[in-house]
Amino acid sequence: MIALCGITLSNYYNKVKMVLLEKGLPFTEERVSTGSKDETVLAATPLGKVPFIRTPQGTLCESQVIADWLEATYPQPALMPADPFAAAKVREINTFIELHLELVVRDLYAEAFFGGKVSDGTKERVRKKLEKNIPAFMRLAKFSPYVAGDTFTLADCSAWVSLPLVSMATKAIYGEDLPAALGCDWKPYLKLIGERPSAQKVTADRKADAAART
Ligand SMILES: N[C@@H](CCC(=O)N[C@@H](CS)C(=O)NCC(=O)O)C(=O)O
Repeated sequence: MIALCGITLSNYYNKVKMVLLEKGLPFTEERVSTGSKDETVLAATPLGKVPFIRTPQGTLCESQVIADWLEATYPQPALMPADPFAAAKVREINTFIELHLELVVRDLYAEAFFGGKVSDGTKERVRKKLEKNIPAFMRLAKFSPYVAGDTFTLADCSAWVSLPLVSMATKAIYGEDLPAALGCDWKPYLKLIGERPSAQKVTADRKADAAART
């Protein structure tokens, strides 16, 4: 059986969890904090990042690597189009979400979510990038009704866990929801995905876990 390791607060952990749930695969969850110094953990995830998975064949880290392996190993129900070009378009959107939006806004999280401090220089740099990257993402995203078109795909697992962070973090740091200010209203989309049983379980587990830890 697959063991999903990490924390329910992590968007990347929840992306993989959503893939597992959407595919109806049995799995267990193992709480592993970020930045572990444990040699067994570092053997599985050398940067100490989560998520990683344990499988009967060995471990895998990096959420996209895990998602690709799950898709190849358990193709049904499909989360990627069979046509290679259509599949590449899904990956293109996925890359924009994770590399050009989430990874950029991540530099604000320390202050936006964790009571830390982020320098004015970082805030300025992140804002400039987002002002370029959000409209660029919107040129690719379809939201018709799914992020890559008329079918639910892996890109929706990424979008649903990561897009809200862009809005929340920019609201906390700049006092304005930058995507909304730039004309991107993805709230109806988030609501649509949020109605899926997989999304509801991810949210319920995250909330239950957070409540148990306070
Ligand atoms: N590219 C990685 C990113 C994973 C990631 O950044 N996870 C965060 C938690 S959401 C983490 O482990 N942060 C701790 C760190 O960067 O040291 C993936 O897709 O799995």
